[in-house]
Amino acid sequence: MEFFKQKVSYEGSESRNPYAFKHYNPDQKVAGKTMREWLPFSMSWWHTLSSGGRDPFGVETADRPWNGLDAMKASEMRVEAGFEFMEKLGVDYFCFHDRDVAPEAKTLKESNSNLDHIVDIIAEKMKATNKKLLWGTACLFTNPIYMHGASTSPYADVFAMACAQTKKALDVTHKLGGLSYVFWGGREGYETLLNTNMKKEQDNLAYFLKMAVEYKEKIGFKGKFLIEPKPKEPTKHQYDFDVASCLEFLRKYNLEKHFAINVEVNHATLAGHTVHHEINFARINDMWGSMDINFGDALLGWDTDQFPTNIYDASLIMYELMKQGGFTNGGLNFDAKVRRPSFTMDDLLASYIAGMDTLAWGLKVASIMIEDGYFDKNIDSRYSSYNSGIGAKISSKQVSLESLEEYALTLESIKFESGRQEVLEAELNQFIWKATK
Ligand code: XLS
Ligand code: NI
Ligand code: NI
Repeated sequence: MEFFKQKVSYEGSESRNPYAFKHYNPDQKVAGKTMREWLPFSMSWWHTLSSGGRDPFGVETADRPWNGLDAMKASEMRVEAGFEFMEKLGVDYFCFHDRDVAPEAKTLKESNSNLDHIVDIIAEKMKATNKKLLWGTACLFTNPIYMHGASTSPYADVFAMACAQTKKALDVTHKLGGLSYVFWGGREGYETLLNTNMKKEQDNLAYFLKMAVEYKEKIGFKGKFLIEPKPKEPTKHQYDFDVASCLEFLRKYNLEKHFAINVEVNHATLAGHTVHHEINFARINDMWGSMDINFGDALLGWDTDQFPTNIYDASLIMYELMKQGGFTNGGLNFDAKVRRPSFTMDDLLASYIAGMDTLAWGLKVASIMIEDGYFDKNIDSRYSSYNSGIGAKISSKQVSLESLEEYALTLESIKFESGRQEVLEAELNQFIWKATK
């Protein structure tokens, strides 16, 4: 059975074919590396294959060949479709939750055996196609037992179930050679402090992560552990609010050396940050591990998980990625879903093309920005007062409040320059335009 009509190829920026790349040209070199190397694209199993467009007001709309099949048969067919999809698009990686790939059964034992069955098929497909697992994770939020949280549940039995499910998800991620393993605290947070012992919940969350680190070392899993911050949804207050709060948490519990951050665009904006802020903050702390790439709607306050088609932000994301020299254990995972009325199989293909092209275009913009050095030069000159005189002494930490008071008392005027924000923003627009040439 063939699931997707066409193999997608690069036709250049003049093409009007929705099933062709206009910017993503995998073998094209940008700053010494191919686009394919810079952009380790990944397919999210859940949004692409498992979910069907349900929302709080209506049922699934997606037209999928596995609709109506027995759950295991449907899971098997999704494997076929997923690998064909990656093949036709030239996407090298995928990511999954345990429950996206195989159906959850009544008991953990049966769920594990369902998972093993599908994972074996996936392993064969990986061998045949050379596709790789970017990361695996455990779904600790759908099953009703997690209604009060998973590792932060007030119920010890639920804590135990969350640990058992995580152990299994780690086993299969290890078996499939995953580059990373993600912890997104689905329901790790609270709705009201009137019924919540926040200290106990945070201690338990840290203990859960510590046991996962121990288990990782025991089985010899070399992948990276990633925390994915999100400020709200489903709970009103999620503990992993943003990059800064995750770093504080990891440092408090001495876990930081085992983890990096998986930054998701729409989660950044839900936290009231630009995604640029979140990745820059992670990067300057040597903690930017990977990226869940999507976009939110500026007018909606929830996780809309849209395909990234905003070139302005894509350019800034790629600017940060190039500054970091790329990812080592990370990638660009399309944690993105088609809009509910985009119900056809072809829409899946077209939406990934739109996202991949936007990021490839962003990469071209970023490389021009870096090569030109305009923003770097501007920042260097803005802070240049720290390079000589009193500034040099501050930079080399050779001052005290007393010596600075002595200096400040002699100051007659302070020299300022304009912040030039509008000039810089206009310049960024020019770089976007130049990258289309
Ligand atoms: C949900 C999260 C989730 C994680 C993996 O908002 O983004 O999809 O990426 O559990
Ligand atoms: Ni995500
Ligand atoms: Ni999300």
